[in-house]
Amino acid sequence: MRVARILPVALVGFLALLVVEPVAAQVSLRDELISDLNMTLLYAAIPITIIVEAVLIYAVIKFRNNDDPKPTEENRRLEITWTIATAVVLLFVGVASYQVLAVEEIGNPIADEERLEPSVSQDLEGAVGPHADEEDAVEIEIEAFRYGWRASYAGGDVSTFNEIRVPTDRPVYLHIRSSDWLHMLHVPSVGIKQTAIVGEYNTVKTETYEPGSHQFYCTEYCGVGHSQMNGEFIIMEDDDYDAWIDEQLG
Ligand SMILES: [Cu+2]
Repeated sequence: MRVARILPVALVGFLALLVVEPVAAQVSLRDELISDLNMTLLYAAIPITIIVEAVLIYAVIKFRNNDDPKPTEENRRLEITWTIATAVVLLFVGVASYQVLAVEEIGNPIADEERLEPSVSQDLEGAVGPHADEEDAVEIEIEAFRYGWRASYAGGDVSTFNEIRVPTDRPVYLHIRSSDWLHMLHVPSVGIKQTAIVGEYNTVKTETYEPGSHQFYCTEYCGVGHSQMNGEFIIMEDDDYDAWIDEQLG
């Protein structure tokens, strides 16, 4: 019986520790949403793990000298309990995940009448422009090829290779495509991962908070040069970004 009394106390103590744990500064809205979901699911997973392990250890110790074990043949109450408990857990995971997936900064933005024409160089499907009220939005076209990345800014007048520059605190739309093969843009610390497809655009939206430099990679094996298909994702202070674009335009 002592185990049953200690367990809830240990559980509460552990959860309190988690709450006190300071959360690191978030780099972007995507990063924030994904990290928060991860923590939410952890809050559900930890008590379940502790309860299951506690029951297991309890049973192993309590019945260790049982030479004549008898299985439970039918216990309706037990079956109903674990079915409902499982349903509740899955529902919680589903609802929590959907709330994040439904945000357009995580899923792809959906084209509708309220949006501006996307500024892209090719007449292909899939690109989604900013909302009409997002006047300060930045659109960047990203082309993946064997083996590198070309980013085009300001309607194509400025471009960078293996380097993507974005401003802080503004909606950023990345229109991603490939010119030859399947590739995938992955910026782990900013929370961006999207496939680059031939003949179609994939638009991802993000908003960043902290200036800094982050590594990005191709995470779709695409050939002998795949491992060199990486670059730098540079988050610049809003004003510095505008100054940089002006400078490039000459
Ligand atoms: Cu690649």
